[in-house]
Amino acid sequence: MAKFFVPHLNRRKFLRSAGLLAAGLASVPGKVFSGEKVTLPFAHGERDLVKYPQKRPLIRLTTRPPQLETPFSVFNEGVITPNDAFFVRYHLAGIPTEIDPDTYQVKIGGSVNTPLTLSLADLKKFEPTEVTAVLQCSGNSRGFVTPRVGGGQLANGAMGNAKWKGVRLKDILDKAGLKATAKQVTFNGLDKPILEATPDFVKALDVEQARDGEVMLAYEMNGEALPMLNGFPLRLIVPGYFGTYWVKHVSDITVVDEALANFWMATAYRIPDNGTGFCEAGTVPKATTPIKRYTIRSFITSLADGDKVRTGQAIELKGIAFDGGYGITKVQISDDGGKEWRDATLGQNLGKYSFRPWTAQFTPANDGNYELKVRATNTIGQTQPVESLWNPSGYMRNTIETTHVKAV
Ligand SMILES: Nc1nc2c(c(=O)[nH]1)N[C@H]1C(S)=C(S)[C@@H](COP(=O)(O)O)O[C@H]1N2
Ligand SMILES: [Mo]
Repeated sequence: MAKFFVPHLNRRKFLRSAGLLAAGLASVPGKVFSGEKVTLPFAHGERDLVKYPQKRPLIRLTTRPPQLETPFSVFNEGVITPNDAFFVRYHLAGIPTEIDPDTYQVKIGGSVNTPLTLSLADLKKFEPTEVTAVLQCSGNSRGFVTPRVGGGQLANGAMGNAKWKGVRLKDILDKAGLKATAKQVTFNGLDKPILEATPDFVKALDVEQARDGEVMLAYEMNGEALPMLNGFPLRLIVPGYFGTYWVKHVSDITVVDEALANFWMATAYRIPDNGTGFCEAGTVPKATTPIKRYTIRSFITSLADGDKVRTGQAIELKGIAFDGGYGITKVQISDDGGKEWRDATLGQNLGKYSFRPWTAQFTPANDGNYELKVRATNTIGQTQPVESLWNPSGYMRNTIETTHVKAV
């Protein structure tokens, strides 16, 4: 196994536990994709492309723990992000590398009438449920935020769209029976800090949200077991909410009577508490609140910045849009830097939490430079800002993106 993965990883066991031996994929090389580099379009954007188990070469942000970004061209392959291209984000260096699905258990305890210990087989006895939903990191696109802020300097590849299958969290909580005093439900996974001073990664949802029937524990992603790096064998799905709540390798669900005030809820993953989540660049917000739903975004996927197109020739622009779960109603494109806008055609609707594909015609009439822009609107009238909005953590970027192309 490559030195870029955890040194004690037993590859055979890893593959067996991930159900891959049966699929005949044991020979997939777990090697560094040596030599290949990409340069993301901001200062210090040089990154290695690295191949991890169950993944195609992805853009490496950090090694311990592994943090991998999806190359943006993947989003033009289809509206579903393939499991092997899905981004990876961890906070703690002690990540699980082998998990036996036959002995895996999740415990439900705290303020419940009947504490439960459930195996994967037990979970699969509950009524299955499915949702196609975008998972996006709060810091997706942080590398583009100006003035720049600290944190992982990501381009636009810390997001993905998958079909998740699992069991409703509500069904499990109802089986355990919440006590009347229950306020929040907390989620812990198998990953651990390697330094004592680092707080374990535990997140919480209010009881009402945990019981909304949409939040689920997923054991499948795009029709297969979750990749190890995306939370095998079980992760939380919180449709429309930023990735920080989507706890991977969930092992402990604890119902609590007080709002969880650990580092990951009370200090990290917070935005200005002013209704917008943004503040004046460079300032410290007076009050903060936990990050919640995605801001609305849209992207051109069929052309990249710097591409050349043929003068006088009609081409079809393709892209994606998504929001926090209200539903995309309109996508518009501009080819003159945002002066004039016209409607794109919306594609297949896989549900209000999914990427929504769109297409539009573009014919560059003259030789020269074109500034292509795309902007989405949703059912509650949210749309994207022209100017770059800011908060101290570089979260929730949703500025109208520009793709510069040259007609020749
Ligand atoms: N156990 C565990 N779950 C976690 C995290 C983590 O560090 N540990 N990171 C969260 C964050 S911030 C994000 S953006 C998503 C990323 O999910 P992915 O790695 O499957 O893309 O996982 C979430 N769940
Ligand atoms: Mo994240």
